[in-house]
Amino acid sequence: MDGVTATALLLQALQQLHANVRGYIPNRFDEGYGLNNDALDHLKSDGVKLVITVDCGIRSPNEAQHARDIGLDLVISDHHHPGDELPPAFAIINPKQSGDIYADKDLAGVGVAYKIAEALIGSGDLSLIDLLDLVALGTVADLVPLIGENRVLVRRGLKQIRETKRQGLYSLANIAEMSIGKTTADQIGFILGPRLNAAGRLESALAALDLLTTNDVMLAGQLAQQLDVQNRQRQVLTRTTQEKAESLAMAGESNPFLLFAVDEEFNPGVVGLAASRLTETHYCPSVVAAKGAEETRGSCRSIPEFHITDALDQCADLLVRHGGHAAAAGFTVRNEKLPELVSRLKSIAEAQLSGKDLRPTVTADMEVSLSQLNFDLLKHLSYFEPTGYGNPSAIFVSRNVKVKSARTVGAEGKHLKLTLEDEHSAAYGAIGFRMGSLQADLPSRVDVMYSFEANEYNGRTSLQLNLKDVKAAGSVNTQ
Ligand SMILES: [Mn+2]
Repeated sequence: MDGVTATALLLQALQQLHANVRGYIPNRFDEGYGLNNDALDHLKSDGVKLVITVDCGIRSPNEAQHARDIGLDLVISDHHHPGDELPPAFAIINPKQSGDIYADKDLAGVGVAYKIAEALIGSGDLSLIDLLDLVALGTVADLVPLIGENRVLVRRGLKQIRETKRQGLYSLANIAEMSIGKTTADQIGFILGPRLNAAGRLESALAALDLLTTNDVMLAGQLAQQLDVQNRQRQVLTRTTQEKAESLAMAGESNPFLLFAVDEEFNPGVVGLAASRLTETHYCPSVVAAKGAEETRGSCRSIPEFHITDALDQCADLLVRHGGHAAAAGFTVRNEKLPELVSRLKSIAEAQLSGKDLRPTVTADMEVSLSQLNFDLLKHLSYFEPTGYGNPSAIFVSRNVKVKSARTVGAEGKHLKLTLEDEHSAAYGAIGFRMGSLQADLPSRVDVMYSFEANEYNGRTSLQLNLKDVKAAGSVNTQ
């Protein structure tokens, strides 16, 4: 989605400058990700003279050479780590290339595209502000850290989303029953992002690009509807893929250090999501891969104790291509090399992880009593926003609080809803997402770890604890 918002952004910026410009998004099913020769040939034969990439291209030296060979000017803008060889493009804009003097190295692809727009349009121009909503969407969805310039861009971009002039966003929020005027970074991550991403996962991301750029009310409504339906299909597909991947990866394994599942029927659009769920559930690195006729494409997710891209680097001789960062990566391997890749990755994981106490860790920022929680504190916490990846919201611990009431809410009693009270009789509602199973034997006094938030319900705002963990009072060590 970083790429889609970056495309929309540059498209609109160049249109404002009266350029003759069109957006192009590779279809991940026929073309794979990013720059590819077929697309370049096709664009050339359509009379295109200059191609500007967003969010891709920095690791495509062969494709850049191809553009040069067929007489197509190419400018690469990207935020991924460059490989050993830089592509022979007309120009490369990437803060991560060596020698680049730009101070902030964490911009998303859409952030880099915004910098190009800023240079072309000139700062102080109002039309630049109109593009910041796209920067917020792409930056939050790409999980780059929300610190430094990203945090400023997202903060300003959220304001822009709340006052959106973009018909498509308005329609999409409507269909998701979300109030656009109060959009938060979390809502981009959990509501808008997955819907904008859904089309690209199932067929082509063009619907998302059209939604973000159209002024047509009818079309925006139709596209929003389509994305919402596709998002539900994507959810079902993710669940079935996850279940199958789990049974494939666990077959014959008692205590695996790395889960590896490969299948011909896996949809490449959701393998990454399925790998995420496996890593969450089993707390170990996971690979889910879709096997094609000749090549297999895999998506990997990992835990802080295991750098998955380093592990793939050690298998580079087996791979057609690969890339990523510590916690997530992707690769392509020829099918005949697949068995060796599986066994090598597993032994690398075993060598690094065996004997370690592998458990997810949660860290709190401060211990408070419930009576210290109030609207004033919430206001101060809001100065840290937008919180999210790289800038997590504050986590508190309160000990020995009384459980006044406990019930489950949501489908199949999935979530836990508590009323908690301290010795000063300060009482607060608490919600524990996916903690419904704790309700049955919940002790009468508990220690809780939570973030503190406002909850709006039926037009009334109340304060609530968003639980991260619940333990019997006194059972948690103080460190
Ligand atoms: Mn990106």
